[in-house]
Amino acid sequence: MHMTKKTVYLGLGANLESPILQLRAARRAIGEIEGVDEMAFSSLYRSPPMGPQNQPDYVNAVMQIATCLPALDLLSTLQKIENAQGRVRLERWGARTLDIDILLYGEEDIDLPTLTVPHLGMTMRAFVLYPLFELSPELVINGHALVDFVHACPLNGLERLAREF
Ligand code: ROI
Repeated sequence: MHMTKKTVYLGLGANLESPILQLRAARRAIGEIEGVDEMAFSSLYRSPPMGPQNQPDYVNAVMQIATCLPALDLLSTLQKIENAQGRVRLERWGARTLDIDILLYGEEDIDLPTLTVPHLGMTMRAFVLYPLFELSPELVINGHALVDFVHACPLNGLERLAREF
């Protein structure tokens, strides 16, 4: 039986309603998607908000999965998980209980109205680059080594949380 699985990296972020619990619940829900297997989950990282400052700090992490789902099917399933965890879209770049972004989908470049992969902006965001580097330091993104993006990106207040979180 033909069975190709892609290695996919997801960026998770939360800054409302117990962000650490939100990320834990998201990890469980993603692992339970039919056709998705968890491969790795990064440490949790705390960071000040990028964008509007009148919102709480974020907790971020990166999850590596293997999946046979097409990218848009995966996206819609992830959006259901965001919604199930109380995501309400009020303002652009506003606070949220849970955000799940498809960062990388195998080696593919995707340029659709609803999905751009590699995720736009990921190469300049410490809260994406550092947890991603923790999982897969050898990655290449848009033809450049991940390690070079990491070295070029200031921490901007990012802190890795202790393991007991
Ligand atoms: N800021 C941080 N630190 N972490 C995020 O995940 C995050 N997500 C966002 C905006 C509002 C842009 N800022 C963020 O969507």
